[in-house]
Amino acid sequence: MLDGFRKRLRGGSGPDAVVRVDNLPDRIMEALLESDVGFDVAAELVSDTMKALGKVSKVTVAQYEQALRTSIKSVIDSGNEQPDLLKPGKKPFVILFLGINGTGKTTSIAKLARFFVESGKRVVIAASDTFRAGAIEQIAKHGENLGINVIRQPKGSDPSAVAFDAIAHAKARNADYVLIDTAGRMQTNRNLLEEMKKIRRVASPDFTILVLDSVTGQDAIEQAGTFLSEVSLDGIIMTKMDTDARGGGIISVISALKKPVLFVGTGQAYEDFMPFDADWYLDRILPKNEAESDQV
Ligand SMILES: Nc1nc2c(ncn2[C@@H]2O[C@H](COP(=O)(O)OP(=O)(O)OP(=O)(O)O)[C@@H](O)[C@H]2O)c(=O)[nH]1
Ligand SMILES: [Mg+2]
Repeated sequence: MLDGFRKRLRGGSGPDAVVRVDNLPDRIMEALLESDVGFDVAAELVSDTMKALGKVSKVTVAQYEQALRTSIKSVIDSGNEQPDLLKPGKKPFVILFLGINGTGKTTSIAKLARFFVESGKRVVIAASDTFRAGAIEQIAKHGENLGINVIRQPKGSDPSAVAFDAIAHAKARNADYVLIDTAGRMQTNRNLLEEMKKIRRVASPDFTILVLDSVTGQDAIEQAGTFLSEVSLDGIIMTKMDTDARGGGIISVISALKKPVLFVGTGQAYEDFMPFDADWYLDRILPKNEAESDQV
């Protein structure tokens, strides 16, 4: 997972290979772009890294990897302030999920619901994707597997009404969270975008999460931009990190959107999910220990 990043950066050299500093900016830039880091943030990372290396003519691969790792960490830290979703300060805390088709919204809702339940919380899910065939059954099945109440109405019902019902149910049962599943929509899909705004008016969510598929790379940022122009977002879940060989998309997403990545999906099973941790991520794209121990 994500290991292509360092391979591209090294281009076959070992950690203690010595390289000329004047070749480095191009080499790092190219590796970043190939790893799905957007142009602007890649340029910023290159310039930061070169500044950190200082006025020397040669460095080892391990040294510039460490400098780059530090630069990436500061980009991530600058846009990634984490809310404490386990202490939301309101009950029920209503979370709306958005994203285009197939990014992993429904799966992520099930995973997050499980995460909350394991932390001793009570969860209600609103099956507000009343649009796609099989969507209600899909989320209902997750509810069954996890022992979580899924509030549903027949296919074609008003998604806002389902969300409204789920919130009423959560209030009556003193539940901690309502998670609202929604239909996947394209940026160009006007009706569904209008419907999304209606859900927001009716359910007035306390928190809105955009689900992005890490494999879609730079497109993900464009998608996010469209959603951002329609509604405000509070955080992001990046899915399918396990199938992402390029690895740099998350850097671009945080830098472009200035919204925290809350969780990452790392597989199809419920447990393939975890709160996003910058060090976990950095350890995958540019592992620290080996680089450190190999420094000359
Ligand atoms: N490998 C992998 N697959 C994932 C991950 N998250 C979701 N998937 C898979 O992606 C596919 C789509 O997931 P869904 O949760 O149905 O996506 P969705 O966004 O709800 O899709 P629509 O409702 O059609 O818009 C399913 O096959 C999931 O198992 C992940 O982190 N890793
Ligand atoms: Mg879905």
